[in-house]
Amino acid sequence: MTDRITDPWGARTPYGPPGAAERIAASLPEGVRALLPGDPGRHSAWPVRVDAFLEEGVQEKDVEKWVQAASILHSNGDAMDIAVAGGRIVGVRGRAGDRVNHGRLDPKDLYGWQAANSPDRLTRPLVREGDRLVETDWDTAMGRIVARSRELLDGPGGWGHFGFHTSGQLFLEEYYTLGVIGKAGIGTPHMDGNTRLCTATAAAALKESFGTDGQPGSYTDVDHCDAIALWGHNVAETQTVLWMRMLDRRRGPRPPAMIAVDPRETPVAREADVHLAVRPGTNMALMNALIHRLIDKGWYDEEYVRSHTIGFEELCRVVRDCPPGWAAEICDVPVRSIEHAAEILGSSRRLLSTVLQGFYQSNQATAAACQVNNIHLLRGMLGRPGAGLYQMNGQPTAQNTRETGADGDLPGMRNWDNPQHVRQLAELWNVEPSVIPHWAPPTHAMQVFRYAEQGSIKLLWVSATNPAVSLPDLARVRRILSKEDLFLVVQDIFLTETAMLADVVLPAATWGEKQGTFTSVDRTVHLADKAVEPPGEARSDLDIFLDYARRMDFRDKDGAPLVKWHDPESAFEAWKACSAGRPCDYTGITYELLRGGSGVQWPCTPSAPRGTERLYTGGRFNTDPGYCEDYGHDLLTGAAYDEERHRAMEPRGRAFLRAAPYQPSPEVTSEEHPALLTTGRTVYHFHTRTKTARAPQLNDSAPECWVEIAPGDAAALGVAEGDLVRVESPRGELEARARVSGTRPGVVFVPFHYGYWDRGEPGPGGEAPRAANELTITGWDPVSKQPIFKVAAVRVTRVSSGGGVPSAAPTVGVVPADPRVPATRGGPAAQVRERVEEA
Ligand SMILES: Nc1nc2c(c(=O)[nH]1)N[C@H]1C(S)=C(S)[C@@H](COP(=O)(O)OP(=O)(O)OC[C@H]3O[C@@H](n4cnc5c(=O)[nH]c(N)nc54)[C@H](O)[C@@H]3O)O[C@H]1N2
Ligand SMILES: Nc1nc2c(c(=O)[nH]1)N[C@H]1C(S)=C(S)[C@@H](COP(=O)(O)OP(=O)(O)OC[C@H]3O[C@@H](n4cnc5c(=O)[nH]c(N)nc54)[C@H](O)[C@@H]3O)O[C@H]1N2
Ligand SMILES: [Mo]
Repeated sequence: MTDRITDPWGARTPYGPPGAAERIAASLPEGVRALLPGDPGRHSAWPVRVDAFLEEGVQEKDVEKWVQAASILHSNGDAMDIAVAGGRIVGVRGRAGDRVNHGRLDPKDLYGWQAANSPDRLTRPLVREGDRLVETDWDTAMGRIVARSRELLDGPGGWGHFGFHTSGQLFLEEYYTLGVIGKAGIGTPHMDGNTRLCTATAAAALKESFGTDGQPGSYTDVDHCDAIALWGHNVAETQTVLWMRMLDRRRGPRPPAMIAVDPRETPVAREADVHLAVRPGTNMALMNALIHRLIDKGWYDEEYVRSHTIGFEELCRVVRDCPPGWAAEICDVPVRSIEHAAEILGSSRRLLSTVLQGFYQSNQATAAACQVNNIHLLRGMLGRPGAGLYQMNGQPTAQNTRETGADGDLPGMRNWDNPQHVRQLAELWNVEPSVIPHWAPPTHAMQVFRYAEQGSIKLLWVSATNPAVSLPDLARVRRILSKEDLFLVVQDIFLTETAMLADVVLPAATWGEKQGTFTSVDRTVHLADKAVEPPGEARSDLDIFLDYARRMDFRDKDGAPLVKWHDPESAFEAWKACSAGRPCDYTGITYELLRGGSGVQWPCTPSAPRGTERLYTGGRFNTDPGYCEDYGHDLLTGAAYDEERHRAMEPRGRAFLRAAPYQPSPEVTSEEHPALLTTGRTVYHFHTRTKTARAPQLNDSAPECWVEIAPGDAAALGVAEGDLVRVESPRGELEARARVSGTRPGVVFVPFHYGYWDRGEPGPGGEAPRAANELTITGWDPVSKQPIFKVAAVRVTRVSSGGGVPSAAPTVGVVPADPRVPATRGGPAAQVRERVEEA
């Protein structure tokens, strides 16, 4: 038994890299590998450890059934079984046979499910009557949405008045249905999701370099690699099971070297051999210096570069004047550390990189993420065991939002600017091509909110996301969502800050109460089955979307219903047809196959019936003009390239080395706002805490917001651990207690998890606000359009003494400078059973 609050990663099970025979087998093409007995290439030496947690008083013998699922509290795809007794969820257990987690679960997986049983769940639809939301029935609620939709669609401006803001937390089947409704039913390009805040840059960087979205790597790359570089990714707190795998390698024979790039002393930074604590917003300077060094020292694979890439000369030109000494000054890190990192990158034989929000939500997001791709291209570190690249996802199902087109992209990684791709969809859906919006790029989320602000979007449908806490510059967002002329529909499982502003609130069923599939970072598709009934009248998101399509009576061009499916499995089958022949080809996957013990990686086709472990194994990329998802952009300005320019480059399956010079962030410090604010996560909470604040073990570990501040800065401001401080930016302010810690000098960190719901009122009440996004800027990356959540200029002042009582900030992430601060403990209620299986 382990207290997984005190120790989020549990017991170590050290292991070494597989032997040469297994590595060779793993590098064989899928077709050949499938012929080998037992497929040694698929073998992973990572030991099985099954983690299980049951509600107090429930024993394993009391569990009536175990229902298969996977985690939806991060993108790792931890496979698990849901324990059911008396018609309720009573616990969870990791799935030993799954390729992703080998039985392990993370703290949110273990305790987070309790939120579904909360008495706060929405059980009936709500509609606005004046300044109140009142309970009603489904006919009334849907009736209001349909009446407003019809009025807008049939009036002047039609589809232009519709906006959809969805999520990275629904299921593939739900997104595909929503995508078809938006594109072929209403015909609006104004559809996006919180995935814009999350992994838009992952998609953008993959498209820029390799032609389409899709992660090249596999989680088994952790088993094989000899170096791991973590680019702005606090994997220890945010993908804890992936971190367990990395830690187990680090404690075993022949451990991989490790590099961390993060302004804070995270658990990752403390473990790494080289920690580059860059000034927030300067990633691009560091990247250009690292590439300068690799080229300067000749640490790259000339043959791979010549045969498989385009753009080497331009890259050399851009980084020529970026030696490590130049970047050391901009990033404020020792030049020796940059050289050391370059040496690890340049000498490793199997390099694994992961990239996440420290890059995606920071300055020059796509440009910096592309430089990680460049390092892998320069060194030929793709498509073989251990040479892995994860342009990470954050949310559990963000990959599917992107694949199915619920983020506005065309489904199946099709190119909106390629008439052939549009025609394929028109044929599939049996509609005229002109119905499908493709005259301009899909509208990104920040622009959707801008249109609502300006009044052209008059109906905004928000599903499974809480923008009143998660978008930047919240004062503005609240103003938009409260507008008289905006009809706001919110589909959620709780009455969130956003739902409180709605005209209609639809109560949704959630994970465990509905069925569907989703895809993790390394393209592993899992099926989550329905374990229990949803509370009250709550309905699955799929049923809500299908109901809307039926009531709106969307038709194809022969007058048949546009949406021809009726449940998750038939929706999945429809999606398979849409994915055929595209990079994310699901045609070989069935619900039955997904019940076979482990998730399966796409592409999975009749010729690769067990899925595909790695992409780009032959160094051939998806860049051909007729196949690619995008013709590319200028990384500095975001200006889009057209088909003609793309064709003129003659990609012939080669990848693009995209280059850009460093440029300072849009907001830098000033006399008035002398500190840099950055924001992010703790291991114990998920986003706006609608779930984790309702799981006692998690909430008690981090019950209130805090401000991390470096010891020197704290001393200069007269701030001690636990004191109440005010943080102000040009847009807003918050108050929270100080955690004096190892963040870099001049930088303060605020977790973005804390909104207002537990105070039961929308927006700041009598007390001072505490949401990080009161402070952040309305600004985004020119290519991916992902908001910049990681850099804002602020001023910190001391409000009052904390009386010597330490802040309630957890101690596992950034370690308090004061050793007297007691460690975060879970106690008896947090005991988890870990069963390690002997190999
Ligand atoms: N516990 C937990 N796990 C989660 C989630 C959660 O809410 N809670 N959410 C999931 C989701 S949706 C996502 S997107 C992922 C996010 O996972 P991560 O990206 O790992 O999480 P963050 O804390 O947002 O940011 C990572 C790090 O970026 C650093 N950083 C800030 N500014 C900069 C910069 O300019 N440069 C660099 N190099 N680093 C910088 C921060 O100090 C922080 O430690 O986590 C997923 N997993
Ligand atoms: N300052 C700052 N801001 C950030 C970030 C940051 O690092 N710093 N990170 C950004 C990132 S990466 C992300 S992903 C976003 C996350 O931001 P949000 O998506 O706004 O956060 P969540 O709290 O996950 O909101 C999901 C909502 O869906 C509801 N929900 C859960 N399950 C279901 C379901 O099955 N059906 C329905 N209909 N609803 C459901 C939940 O109750 C919740 O209200 O925040 C972004 N904002
Ligand atoms: Mo995210």
